[in-house]
Amino acid sequence: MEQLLQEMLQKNYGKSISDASNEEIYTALLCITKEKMAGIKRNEGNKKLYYISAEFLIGKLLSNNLINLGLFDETREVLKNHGKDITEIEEAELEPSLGNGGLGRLAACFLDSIATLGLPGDGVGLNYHDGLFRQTFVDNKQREEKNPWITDNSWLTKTERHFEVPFKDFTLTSTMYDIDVPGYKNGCNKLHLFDLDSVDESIIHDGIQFDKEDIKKNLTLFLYPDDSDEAGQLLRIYQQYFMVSNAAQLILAEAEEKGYNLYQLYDHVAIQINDTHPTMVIPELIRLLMQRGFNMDTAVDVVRKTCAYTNHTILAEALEKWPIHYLEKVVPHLMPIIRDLDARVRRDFHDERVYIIDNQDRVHMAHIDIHFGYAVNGVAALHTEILKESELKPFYDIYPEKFNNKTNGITFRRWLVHCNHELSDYLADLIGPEFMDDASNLEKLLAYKDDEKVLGDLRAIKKNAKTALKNYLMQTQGVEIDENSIFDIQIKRLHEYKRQQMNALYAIYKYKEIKKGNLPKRPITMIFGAKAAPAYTIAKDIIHLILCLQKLIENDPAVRPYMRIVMVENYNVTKAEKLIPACDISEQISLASKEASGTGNMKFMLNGAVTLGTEDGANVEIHELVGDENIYIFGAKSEEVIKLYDTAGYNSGEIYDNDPMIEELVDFIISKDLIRIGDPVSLARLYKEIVSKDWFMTLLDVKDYIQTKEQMLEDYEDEKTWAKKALVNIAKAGFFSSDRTIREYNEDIWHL
Ligand code: GL7
Repeated sequence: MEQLLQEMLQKNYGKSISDASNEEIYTALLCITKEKMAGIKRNEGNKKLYYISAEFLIGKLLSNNLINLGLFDETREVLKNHGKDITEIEEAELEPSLGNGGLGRLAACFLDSIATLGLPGDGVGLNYHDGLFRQTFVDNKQREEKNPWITDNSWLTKTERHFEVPFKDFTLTSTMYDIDVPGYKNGCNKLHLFDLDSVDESIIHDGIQFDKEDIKKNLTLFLYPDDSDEAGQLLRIYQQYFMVSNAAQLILAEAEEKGYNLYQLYDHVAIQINDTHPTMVIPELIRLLMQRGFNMDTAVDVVRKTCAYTNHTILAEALEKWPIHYLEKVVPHLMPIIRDLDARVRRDFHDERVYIIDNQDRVHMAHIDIHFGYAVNGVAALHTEILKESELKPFYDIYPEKFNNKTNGITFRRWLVHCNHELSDYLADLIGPEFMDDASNLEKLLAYKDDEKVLGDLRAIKKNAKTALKNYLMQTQGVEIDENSIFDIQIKRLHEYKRQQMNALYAIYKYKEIKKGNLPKRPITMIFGAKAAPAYTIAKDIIHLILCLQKLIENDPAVRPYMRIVMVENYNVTKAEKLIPACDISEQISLASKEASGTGNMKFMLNGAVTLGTEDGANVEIHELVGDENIYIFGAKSEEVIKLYDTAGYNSGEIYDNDPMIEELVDFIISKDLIRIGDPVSLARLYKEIVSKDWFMTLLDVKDYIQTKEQMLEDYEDEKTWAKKALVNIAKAGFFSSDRTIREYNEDIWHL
């Protein structure tokens, strides 16, 4: 590595390693790594997976690629010997925001594991030039900016593949870009990102505004452009069809190049439809096969044996339903096929809940996936049960054999080895490095659960991570926090069901307690990180509340020494990598039944944080694995919540009226203290939402939440017992390796 790097820097800049800037070293390392990846073998086989997804939240790639190529330690050493720090060099890399949250990050973890297991499987998605958006805070509010990440030197490689994608009024020619995905000590796959040469970033103005109707210039600018109006919804349909038509054409082109018989496509190809966004790949493949001479029955049969669908949520808003007249405006050539599919369903099943086209002329994308795919999976045990027993029950009754669970996972290469070198090096010394290849080996750590030395070491490692985070927040946001305080962290998309507002109510409780003179034994630092969808008003109001509370405490010398709130700006993968190793309390407080899985919960556990959570998503499985003593569970159970929804039995106003403590907390949102700092309209809107709707039942659980959190803070003071909880969490995290998840997908669904 040393020689390669020296030569590259000499050739490109005429500089030595010691003289080169971080940017120059980064660029040189990027070129070297790309060349290395081009040289490793492609994972091959008789059957290949195509994982189609609107999101791939890949994060920065330099360190991860070096780790997987087995070059990380050497590179770090070389740089160190020349007075350079790899962490600082990585700062030069721009993070692409090609995803929104867990769903996109899951896709990225899966690509890593698929390559690592040596399976032939490529990702297919779109090359958004500005990703989601970059978040800034102005006047205690979220502002959205564009987030360009594509530069002359990026991980993208332009390929010679182009496809013609037909829309109603014009045909577009795509260009395929590739990013190499090296497996850990194994072969390489690709992430294919499709783009359009005519896309023009200069049409973006005033943050993230642009002409939504100028499809040739805007098609791949942003992930999830605002769809609160018709033009926005049509743009999403343009994007989705562009993605899947390219995917389908690529799949057929590769199959034809290999000489496969398309009538047996399913012997050579598995297509995983990640959430409903890529659903149109089903009618598109049928259309393309019919162009090649298939009759409809045969095309349907072949496609049904090829496609599988993953459901990631039971929230109705995410189960897409496109109005027929929108599809007619964008992709009229798919409509005859969709109508034919609907007719098949109506012929076979006399239950309007399973029709593809409903009586309001809307096309239910998930219904296409379930009828015309061969597998449907949920992403955690509880979630899959809810799909079978309520959300998708009519489908489960028809096709019980299609339904299966695949509990999510995370790649330990990024979420332990890369983000927490100190912990992973320590574990490798203590229990041997085998856990890097097979995560279940982490259980060997249990042998040390009463070992004072090991418990002390784990505490010291956590303390170092907290100090590193403190320095990072100082550098990036100019806030100074206390590494001896308890770090309580909630980082995830901002959504009412995730209940950041409940955490904010806790902050209000704590603030008032401190004001009353009930001082905590140890200060608490409450850290938040979250982006709100640009058109999601209440989510933005919640961010505003948190930022106002942050300001209030900042300016109150009586409270500041005992509690702090820090909202991290522009929360993304890179920031998660800094925050997770430093966490003591992992906030996983969604309303039971609503968080399909969660994956942050797994990352925190792996890094020795203790979960404060509801019995929701994968928290249920974490609870089972670590046992009652090593997790803090509170709140209503999912059956109770589902019953409350079914019977319209929840009334937040009643709880508010009858409980003076709750009333006091909620009223604080519109108190003089906060109105002085914030926007009265925004705060009043949030207040009203909570007392009159509270759709995700914050007030149902808030008291139990406060009590449980207080208990946790008290228990933290028994340092040894706390360290033991951390140890058990790390030891039991092996189940959540995405290598395990992908092995299950392959055994049960893909059969590669
Ligand atoms: C999500 C779920 O909300 C989340 O619980 C899950 O872990 C993730 C991956 O399966 O998928 N569903 C969804 O629509 N988004 C998610 O993150 C955006």
